[in-house]
Amino acid sequence: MDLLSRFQKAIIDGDADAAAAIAEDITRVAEVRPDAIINSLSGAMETVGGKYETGEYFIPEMLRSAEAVEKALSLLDPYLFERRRDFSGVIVIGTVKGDIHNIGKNIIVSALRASGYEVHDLGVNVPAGKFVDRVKEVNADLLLLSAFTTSTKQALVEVLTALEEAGLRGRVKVVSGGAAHSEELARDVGVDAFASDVKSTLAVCRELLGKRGH
Ligand code: B12
Repeated sequence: MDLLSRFQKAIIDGDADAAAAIAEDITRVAEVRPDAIINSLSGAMETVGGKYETGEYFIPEMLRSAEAVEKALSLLDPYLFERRRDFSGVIVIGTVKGDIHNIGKNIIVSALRASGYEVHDLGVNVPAGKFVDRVKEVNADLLLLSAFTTSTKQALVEVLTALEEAGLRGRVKVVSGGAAHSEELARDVGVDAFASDVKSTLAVCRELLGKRGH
């Protein structure tokens, strides 16, 4: 079995030690491309989600897989994204209230920091008011909201309403994304853009900042 297949198996099995050992091997083998690593771990988590849906896995199994990914990512982080200083801007990011999924968001945070952005990560289960306060405090250019599902739709709407009420909606562009989040949901909610992976997130941020004259 090749390295990435072994990596996927370790994640699906929820074996954090094996995932970490393979991650270390990956950093030693120059030919494994960073986007292949992210695709492979995302694919493994898709499989885990599928097993949860069919009743083969329950929450503890999903958590074990998440821990395996977290451990591997902490080792892979310096290797995954090319450090660049091309463009800069101030970004506030967090997972909305009611949602504790953070793997995808953390990957996005690493990619944005590596690209030269100043990123303020508020973590998970973040209430609308906290987003607004931080946007104001750091004079953010972009607000990135991670939300996994239709049941967190209301939380997204609350953030947009709170921004509006604080008079900030015209000043900050809002981008959403996250596991099981769709373009359609983003459109319904009324954010400025939606992004589904690292590449599209970087492209969207760059484009929106360009529009703001940076
Ligand atoms: C791991 C996991 C968990 C873990 C989370 C641990 C952690 N530390 O994050 C735990 C066990 C806690 C969990 C709990 C639950 N989960 Co869960 N979970 C998953 C799982 C298997 C993987 C998610 C993941 O990490 N994927 C890997 C990352 C890399 O992918 P990603 O998140 O999509 O991120 C990428 C992009 O989306 C994007 N991105 C991510 N964030 C952001 C943010 C922005 C701003 C942008 C622009 C882009 C972006 O870039 C990333 C990199 O490519 C998914 C299955 C799936 N198919 O996604 C279910 C899934 C998301 N969970 C689901 C459910 C239902 C739940 C629970 C409600 C279960 C329950 N009954 O309690 C709870 C909810 C808890 C809560 N209140 O949040 C459902 C959601 C269904 C839906 N459509 O609404 C899924 C789809 C599983 C399923 N098939 O049913 N879960």
